[in-house]
Amino acid sequence: MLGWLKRKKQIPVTGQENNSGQQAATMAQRREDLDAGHPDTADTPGNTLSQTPASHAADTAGSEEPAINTPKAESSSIIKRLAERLSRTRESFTSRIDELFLGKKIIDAELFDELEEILVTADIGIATTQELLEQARRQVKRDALSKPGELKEVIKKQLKSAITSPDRPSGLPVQPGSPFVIMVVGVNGVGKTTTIGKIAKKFVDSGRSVLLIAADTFRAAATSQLKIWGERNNIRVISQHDGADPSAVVFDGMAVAVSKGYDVVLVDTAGRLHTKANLMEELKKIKRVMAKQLPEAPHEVLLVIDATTGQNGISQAIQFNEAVGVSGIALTKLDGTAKGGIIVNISSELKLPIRFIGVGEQIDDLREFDAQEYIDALFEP
Ligand SMILES: Nc1nc2c(ncn2[C@@H]2O[C@H](COP(=O)(O)OP(=O)(O)OP(=O)(O)O)[C@@H](O)[C@H]2O)c(=O)[nH]1
Ligand SMILES: [Mg+2]
Repeated sequence: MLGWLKRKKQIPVTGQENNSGQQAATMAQRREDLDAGHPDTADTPGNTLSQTPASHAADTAGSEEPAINTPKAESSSIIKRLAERLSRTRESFTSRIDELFLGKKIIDAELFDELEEILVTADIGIATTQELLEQARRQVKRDALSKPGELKEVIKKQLKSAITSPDRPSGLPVQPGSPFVIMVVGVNGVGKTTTIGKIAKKFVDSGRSVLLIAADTFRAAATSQLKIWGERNNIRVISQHDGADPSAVVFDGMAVAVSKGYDVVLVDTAGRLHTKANLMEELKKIKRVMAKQLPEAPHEVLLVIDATTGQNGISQAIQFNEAVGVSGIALTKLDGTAKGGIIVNISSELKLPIRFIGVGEQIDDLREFDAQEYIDALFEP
């Protein structure tokens, strides 16, 4: 096993090793672009504590689940669109699998060896890949499979079941009658603020009243970036000046959320402080402040992971989970990576539900995660 890895020692097995330098440079450029392009929006709607939100309609208060009920287009066109967004992974991962199976007449050790290389290179992770292939070998034996095409179907099914878990449904369990508070965490640049803007859009579209709280007071322009998403969604943003105590902003925001009876509250947090310990302590404090006003809050601690960072995302999850108890994952930038297999690795390693996937920078470029849809899009002919 892993003979191919010994043969080709230079093959990067994680996105981190592969593209971290380039990624950091792109991110720095993006950040400059963002900071330059975002004027302070102090006088824009959604800025003052007393303002009533445009979308805060009383008749939404008692609506039932599902939490987000975006209009569903035909599923085949959804899969086609998703497939386009996943084109980089499809080109490197799915096409390689297709080629491999096309060129083989029998299921043999060499086929398994080459399959292993493809799976690991797509960031599925060595341990997860080996587990997956072990199960496949057993099934080939048990069902006496001999045609490579049959093995391909087994692999597809296994990939799907690795990212599906009936005990971890991906939908957010929003209940009517009380604000559902989502605290969004993650390291800097992963897409927290953008993901908040996109999630807000989904809730607004499904008739929920949404409040944003700008608790990233650390980075200059972070608040104005969130306010822009507030404007795009025509919803209110609770904020204070840069450098304010994030817990104080959250305290004010939660008071508004409870008194006005918002359905959903999305809290943006900083991705970077002077030290990692500072960041985790600040997040813990924010959590305590929320719970003082609403004992069950936060209902969701959503960790945002950048798919292009590969294995590093898993260690981030472990650290955030230890500090603040993560309850769901949003995996962003799947459009920008050839290593969409990371979703399988994250799902198997972390045992946390993947709630959303980000497939672009625009407001509608977020999908509620659906394992079948994802696998269908990857293997879409
Ligand atoms: N291609 C692509 N870009 C994304 C996606 N999600 C976010 N981005 C981009 O990633 C960059 C960083 O996004 P932010 O939302 O500012 O990230 P953040 O985690 O809030 O960053 P900090 O506040 O600095 O910690 C921006 O340029 C976003 O447009 C996605 O799904 N696909
Ligand atoms: Mg941000």
